[in-house]
Amino acid sequence: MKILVINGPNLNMLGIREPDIYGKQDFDALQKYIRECADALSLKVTLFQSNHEGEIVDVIQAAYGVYDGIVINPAAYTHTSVAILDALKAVGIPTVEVHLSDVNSREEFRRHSFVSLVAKKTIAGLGFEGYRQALEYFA
Ligand code: CA2
Repeated sequence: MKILVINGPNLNMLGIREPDIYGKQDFDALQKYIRECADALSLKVTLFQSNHEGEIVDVIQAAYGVYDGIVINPAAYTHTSVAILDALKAVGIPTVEVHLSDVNSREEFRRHSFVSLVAKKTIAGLGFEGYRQALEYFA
């Protein structure tokens, strides 16, 4: 089973600031963790990160007919992007949404997610473990 893991804007800065919210580990550690989890679950993963909404839309479109599932942390685009929602609807690939932090216990604007409208499941507030649970959903 082939899974595309997408991380959105600023997640490449993990570990640099706000460790109380996002943890102390950096983005390389997250990518290593995801690969190890995927191996343990016998899933084939492709990892993609972008700070650009259009690039994320492009990679979702290109996933059509190629991937069996998408794990996405859209980061700030979670709360703003109808374009990413529409791309996920267009390809119809089962999607699990992940957030490192508990978005529901932070600022009001983080409580709304466009991606949740299409996601099979949303996992928030579990740090790196959320990605493992998302992969486990597909396994
Ligand atoms: O909790 C999450 O995973 C978020 O998707 C992270 C986004 C935020 O906009 C969402 O509301 C929740 C932000 C990622 C930015 O990551 C940073 C990394 C280092 C320093 C500051 C921010």
